[in-house]
Amino acid sequence: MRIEFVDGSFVQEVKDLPLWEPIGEGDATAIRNAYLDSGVLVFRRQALSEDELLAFGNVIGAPELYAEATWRSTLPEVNILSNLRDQDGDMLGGLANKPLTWHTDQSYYATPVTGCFLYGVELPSEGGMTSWISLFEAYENLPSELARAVDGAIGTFSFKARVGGATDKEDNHDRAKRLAETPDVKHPLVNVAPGTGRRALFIDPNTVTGIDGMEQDEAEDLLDRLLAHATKPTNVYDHDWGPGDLVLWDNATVLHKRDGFPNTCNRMVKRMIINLDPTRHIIPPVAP
Ligand SMILES: O=C(O)CCC(=O)C(=O)O
Repeated sequence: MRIEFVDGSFVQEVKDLPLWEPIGEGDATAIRNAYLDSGVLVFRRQALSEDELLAFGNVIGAPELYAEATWRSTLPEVNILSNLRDQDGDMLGGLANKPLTWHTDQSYYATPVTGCFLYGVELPSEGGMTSWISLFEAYENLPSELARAVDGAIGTFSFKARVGGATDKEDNHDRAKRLAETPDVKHPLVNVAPGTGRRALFIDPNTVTGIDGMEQDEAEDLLDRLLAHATKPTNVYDHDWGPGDLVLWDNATVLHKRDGFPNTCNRMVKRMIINLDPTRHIIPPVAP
């Protein structure tokens, strides 16, 4: 097994490791360390059953059930993201073919499940690219004026703002129930990694609705400037999907987005969310 940075980016690729075989403790430790450092790991050209996806999830942490029960596959820990429909015309999974702007998953929960991977099964010939940026690097390269403004800041993270308050049948979401169960929550906009002390920005456009002690205009201006800084094109890793690619990321230390794709193309990726070790990974804390 080799682990190498991809094209000078913050992302590392794990090479020559068939994930369908048991992973030795030495390799597992190296993978966990690279994951902690980079926040995104790529494994290309795998051929994995759902049992093997689950076994890999267990190497990384503790796989968790996702809230959208209608997205579940044969194994409940595996979710389907797809625009495909079954023989009754019902969506096979979630998110259809729509574009998704920069976001991080679950930031609207008090205790987000931060580990996540996607496994590519069928990919469209155009669109559907997924991209990531590092929130460690975004913090470390902040101009001092922005660092001063964000250090100690507390943001309000709102599921209602994230989903626009709508119930969206097309998208196969059970939104009304989730809206009722998910009140706004506050998290620091900068988190500190246990063990290393490394700091990561924690921003989530469309979900952070305000900053404690700041006028709305001032907060929106700061959030816009933080996002523009974090997502500069030179900071972005674009994953050009191939079938069998698995991309693992840490939602506390990266943002991601997805391009839309034509509905005349088929796309199916499988997804798993994973509880990470809180003694090593940032689990965004609830702010008072
Ligand atoms: O389908 C993708 O490539 C990305 C999906 C996504 O953004 C998510 O699961 O949060």
